[in-house]
Amino acid sequence: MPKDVDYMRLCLSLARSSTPKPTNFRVGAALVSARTNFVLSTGYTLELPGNTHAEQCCLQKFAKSHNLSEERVGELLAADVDAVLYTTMEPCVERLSGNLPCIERILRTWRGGETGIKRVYTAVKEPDTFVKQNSSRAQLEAKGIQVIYVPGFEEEALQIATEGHAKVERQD
Ligand code: HJL
Ligand code: ZN
Repeated sequence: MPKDVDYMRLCLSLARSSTPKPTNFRVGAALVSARTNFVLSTGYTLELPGNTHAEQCCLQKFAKSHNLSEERVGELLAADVDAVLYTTMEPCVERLSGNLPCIERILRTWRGGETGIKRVYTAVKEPDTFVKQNSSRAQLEAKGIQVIYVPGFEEEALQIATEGHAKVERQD
């Protein structure tokens, strides 16, 4: 049976497929049914045309495969699916481009526990490079969506995410 670390490894390999860009992070995401262990959808940063995030691509691909708009993804995630989202970096709360943040995309799948993404597993917090103090964990948990850090992948997730960024000398 696949474990959290297996899904996180899948997400890391998805993140590696993303073209490095100095203006965002390279992230990979997978939507999984925790009941069946079936991977419902995957995504990575810039996979879909435009300035797209991993979590956004994952949800949009899933919606499209069911001929639904992304706003209606929650309808496909009934409580017994036990839908969980794995993502190498915590979901964004603010987008400099003005696009809809991924936290909103996750929250709109959730209707009081009847449908939607129940837990978010992530490897690393978002660095303060673009947006200061990402608060997605607190915001998701306030709405009843658990956020779980899968330990042991922080360094690798960050290294993949920041590929293509100007390297800053470490101070330590
Ligand atoms: C996550 C992604 C991705 C980011 N975060 N979780 N998944 N690219 O696929 C977060 C970062 C935003 C910047 C730039 N990145 O993406 O904060 O241009 O990429 O709207 O805020 O904003 P835009
Ligand atoms: Zn995002």
